[in-house]
Amino acid sequence: RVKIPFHIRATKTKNEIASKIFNLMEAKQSTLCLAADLTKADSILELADLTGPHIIVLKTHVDIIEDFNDDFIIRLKDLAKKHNFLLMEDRKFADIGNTVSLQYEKGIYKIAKWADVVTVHAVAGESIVDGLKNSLKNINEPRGIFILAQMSSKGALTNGDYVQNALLIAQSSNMVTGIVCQSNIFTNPGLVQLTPGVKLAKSSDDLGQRYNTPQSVVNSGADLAVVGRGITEADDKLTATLKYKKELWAAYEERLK
Ligand code: UP6
Repeated sequence: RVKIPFHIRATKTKNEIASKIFNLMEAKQSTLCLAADLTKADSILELADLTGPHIIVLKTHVDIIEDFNDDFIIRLKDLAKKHNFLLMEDRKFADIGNTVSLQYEKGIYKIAKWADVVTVHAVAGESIVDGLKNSLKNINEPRGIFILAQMSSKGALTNGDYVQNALLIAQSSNMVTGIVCQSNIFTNPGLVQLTPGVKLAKSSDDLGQRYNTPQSVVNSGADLAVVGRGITEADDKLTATLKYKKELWAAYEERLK
């Protein structure tokens, strides 16, 4: 899998979002998923406009935004169109089918309406995928999900059989775009590996996050790499974005050899 170029992998998936991601990565020569973990709507929009040409996916946690409103989503979707990136809501759904169906479609955020792709824990079992699908009856755009098989945090319980069982869920539906994990744990070339915990230097934060370098995550199979504070806390966010983009892409090209 890791030695097959993205444009070929784009033809090996049944999930439209996965094929979009593979083709966008090739076209933009970027594998960046920006974690826009800011708490004001305007600061997210400003960051999206600044970094948009260089990112593949903008990842949100909409429940941390203090002034969330429908206009924010309209403007974010406009920027996604303008700069050609996808929107991921990192909701980490984890409940029974009926509840995740409601969480996906209803409430204040109406995630199913605007997020191209969402993240989903495997802990509830494969019925969670049916729960999410149930909310797409009136959605006419492609949608995808990333299944979490491993987490980046210290002491994460995602190990042993859990990882293998999460991979089985990920293989079970064409709604699955890819897998969130830390290492090269699957072979299917049609699935995208999304790896968070990326910084220019191997390090950690005070709350259990563990970081690896761009080169090391790409060597461990990362296709899309999630960078949050490495960019959002930089003095010059555009320069930081370009640096991550360049290092990640160089590591990808090296991996193909
Ligand atoms: N994230 C992780 N680790 C996981 C899964 N998801 O860090 O195993 C998410 C976090 C955050 C982002 O919720 O949005 O990736 C990482 O941000 P950071 O680069 O600022 O640490």
